[in-house]
Amino acid sequence: MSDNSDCLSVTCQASPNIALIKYWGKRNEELILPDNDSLSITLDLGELHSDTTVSTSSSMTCDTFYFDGIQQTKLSKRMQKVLDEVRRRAKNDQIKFVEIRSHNTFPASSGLASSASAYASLAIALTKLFNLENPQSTAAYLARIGSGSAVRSVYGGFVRWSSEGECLSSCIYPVEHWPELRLIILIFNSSKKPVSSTDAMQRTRETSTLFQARLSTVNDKIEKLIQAIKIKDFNTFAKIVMMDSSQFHAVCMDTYPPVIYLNEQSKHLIDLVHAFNKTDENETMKVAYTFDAGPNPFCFIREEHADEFLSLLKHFYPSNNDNDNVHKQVSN
Ligand code: 2P0
Repeated sequence: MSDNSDCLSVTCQASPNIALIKYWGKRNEELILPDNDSLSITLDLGELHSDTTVSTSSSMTCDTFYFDGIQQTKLSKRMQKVLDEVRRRAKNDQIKFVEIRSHNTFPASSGLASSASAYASLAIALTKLFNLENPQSTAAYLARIGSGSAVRSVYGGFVRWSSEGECLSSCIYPVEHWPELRLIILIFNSSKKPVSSTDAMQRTRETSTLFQARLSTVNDKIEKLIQAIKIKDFNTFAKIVMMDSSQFHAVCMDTYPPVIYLNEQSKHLIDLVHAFNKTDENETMKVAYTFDAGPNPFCFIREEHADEFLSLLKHFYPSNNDNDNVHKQVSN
């Protein structure tokens, strides 16, 4: 924290997360209370993160937001909601206004959603700046009311977001727990998604009959996945992660009008992964895909198979040169 005259300032970082069991549906839009638990891994990508600096001083006359150094005309409703909650919780009622400066060190075309890491870094920074009580759970709460999946980026490693009680998140295992796990991100299309996740999940709730069936399966999958992570059972991990991704996209397809995030290349990659897994004489899984609300695959792979799989990807997707693909390890 820096203190220049009466100006206080804090900078914090947070990283994006990738859902292994997806969050899809809110039972309360205002507080962002999810319909189901979800489980994710927060990426440990070194230089790739969101940085947010928050400042306050008695001379400020309004809340301001700078993104990449450029002042935005106004704060989004969600950002305003986060600040209002901070003012409500802060003991010091002298706190009037806040300046937010946010920057992502990863490009929008990287396939990584930035809202989770952006809101998580904002929430952690605000909690520190105003010395709020119960800092971890407060930061998680503030991140969640900014963007649901941001609650998971408040922690590193494997993180569960509960849909019950306080609906906060907790770290199940630190990222160092499974050092052989690697991640390959392929960029098939980096343009903006046709329907935002916020709107699409609302539409799913209103129209999909498969949605309730999905909800009844999620907790069992999460318990099994946590056990697989615990004992580093990649076979079980891979099967659960791929099946949850497909179920999530099936529910999107069952939404009316349908929400279609996958494209032809996504489908090709799905077939490729299953063919690649079959090449192992013991039929042990080598790689698993998962797709968020977009066509770009996140492939989890055991370290020993990463080079072989990358060669295959370069063969099938030659237009995705090294700069387009992000190949990073989840941990080291
Ligand atoms: C997830 N997604 O679990 C799922 C999988 C997209 C597909 O969380 O409305 O941007 O801000 O709570 O967090 C995207 O939803 O939506 C998301 P809001 P958010 O990662």
